[in-house]
Amino acid sequence: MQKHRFIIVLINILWLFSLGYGQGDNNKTTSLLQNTYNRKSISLNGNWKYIIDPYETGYRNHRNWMPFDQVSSTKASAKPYYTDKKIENRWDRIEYNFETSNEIAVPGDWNSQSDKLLYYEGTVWYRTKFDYDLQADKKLILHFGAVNYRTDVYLNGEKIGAHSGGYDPFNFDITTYIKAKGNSLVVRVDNRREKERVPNLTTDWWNYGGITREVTLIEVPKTYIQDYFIQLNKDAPEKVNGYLQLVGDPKEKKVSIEIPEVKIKIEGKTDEKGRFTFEFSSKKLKRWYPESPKLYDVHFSVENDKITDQIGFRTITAKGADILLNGKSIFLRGISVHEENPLRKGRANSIEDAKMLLGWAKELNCNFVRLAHYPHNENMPRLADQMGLLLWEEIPVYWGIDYENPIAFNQAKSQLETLIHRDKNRASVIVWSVANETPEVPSRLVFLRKLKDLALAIDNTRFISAALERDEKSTANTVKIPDPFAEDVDMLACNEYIGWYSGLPDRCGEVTWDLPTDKPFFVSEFGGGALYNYHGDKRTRWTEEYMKYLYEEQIKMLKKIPTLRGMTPWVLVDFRSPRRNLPKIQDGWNRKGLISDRGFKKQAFYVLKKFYSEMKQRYETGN
Ligand code: GCB
Repeated sequence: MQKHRFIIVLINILWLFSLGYGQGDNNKTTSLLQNTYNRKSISLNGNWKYIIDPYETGYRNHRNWMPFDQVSSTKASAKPYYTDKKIENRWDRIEYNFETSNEIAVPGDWNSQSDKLLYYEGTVWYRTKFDYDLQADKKLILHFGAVNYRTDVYLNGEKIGAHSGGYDPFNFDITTYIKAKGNSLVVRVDNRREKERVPNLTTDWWNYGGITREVTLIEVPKTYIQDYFIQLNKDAPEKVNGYLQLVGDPKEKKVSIEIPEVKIKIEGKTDEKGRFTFEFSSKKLKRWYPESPKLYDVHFSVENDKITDQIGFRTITAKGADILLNGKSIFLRGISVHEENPLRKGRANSIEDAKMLLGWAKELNCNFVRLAHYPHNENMPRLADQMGLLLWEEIPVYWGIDYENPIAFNQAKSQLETLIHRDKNRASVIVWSVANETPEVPSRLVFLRKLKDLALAIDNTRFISAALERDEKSTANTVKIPDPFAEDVDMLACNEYIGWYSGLPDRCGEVTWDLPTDKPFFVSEFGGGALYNYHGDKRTRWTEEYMKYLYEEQIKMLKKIPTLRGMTPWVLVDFRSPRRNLPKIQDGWNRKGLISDRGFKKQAFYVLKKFYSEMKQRYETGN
């Protein structure tokens, strides 16, 4: 029986691979560059041409459904849109034309750029043109901040590679594909929701499609610094540990790491694999705190390559129920945030958007932000480093993931690895979250544990957590977190929604929590919906008064939990969700924002702000 099942699963996998799934995922991507912010680069942002292609006419043969880029005979023909053929003669029969197509802004989700695309899920083709004069001793890397979800990239008619995952960066070495003039870069983007994708079929947020983050060309020498890691040693904070990784001709190269402000300079040679591992005393370095977010300029160098980053040094550890930042107990005064700009209506993508969102968090007296439910733009952790906000970062292992499917696992894995790769040098990031509200099936525990191990193998200096669920029995007055994954996390986090999904706000006064005493407890979500400026008594749902009352009762309840060390109520701002259909109240928006979709603060904002001001006093003065 077992054997039979195994064979069926195997056949399914082989079939999926034959369709171009799996092997097509993330193929030909080049090892991701660390710190694209401080590199010599040219932006490809701007207006690109686009074609909406719901039937994938430009991608697949209409009879056998095979992608053209997998059948050699069609590679040069005019049919695939990526060949970007020109109509040259009046008798030509080419049934698309980028030249005369409309334009769309990159970066930007397509949904908020055209009424036709608001609910669209499918394929859209993008095209831009550029010139590039590349010197013989240089390489050129094409870098995407994020594209939702599946991306196929073609340069001058040739397939460069593909990527799956909607919120993580990826890059390709295009040195051998470019020409000096008139390069045609064509990108196929497909944002369909599918069972083996991460996230998969249902989310409580908008499935914004498109090239949602920056596209850049980055020039590097033939041998260059691809990656580095530099952090205080969690167990021995008197030391800084790290590595520097070269690619190209990386063996036995002289490299250095320098922090001029404190006159630290470490020199050494890379090993066979191009890696240099280092350790030095942290004595001269001031610690990074939310109240004084000290960042140092750190230079990494090899031969012709030199890169600078702004890095803060801090430790995060847990002792019993306490969270210790640089050895001192803190309370995480947080808020959950989606990557959306409600004022412009669409996916947030600029530094100004990040400033607005994190600025609101600061106004709320936060020292912590949960970047839900997927990796946000790198602007967020970089800005949080400067503003003194601690962060929880997460991958979209959300609700009904297909835990038994190896393709789903690989997608979760690559998103987690990429997120950690990108943000492992940010002082602000203290939590890697591997999941949110995932149903308890046996295969899920294996899946989550593998993710946890993967995360720790890349970076063991931060907490591993996940937003778990509490006991569902609404009649019992004792609340527990029965999830076995609770044993695996460093910080026990739970989405609880007492007073919204179970009972009215009065319910908060009826329950007590039964929690382990040896771990920090953290409420990753609670909240309720209110339409801004809709008023009534405190038991009338959707009114600001209900939401305010809910926050008051929640705070009273949570204050009684001895192990509580922080929270990120749901959510900073109203956000779009296709699941929220109540006319005149929701109209396609999740209304749990403390701030409305037009930027107005609801009453509950001030309740939380006041509570955080008290907690700030308590923890910062050490009382
Ligand atoms: C949750 C989810 C979040 C939803 C929220 C809600 O537990 O984690 O993504 O948006 O509840 O509003 O129901």
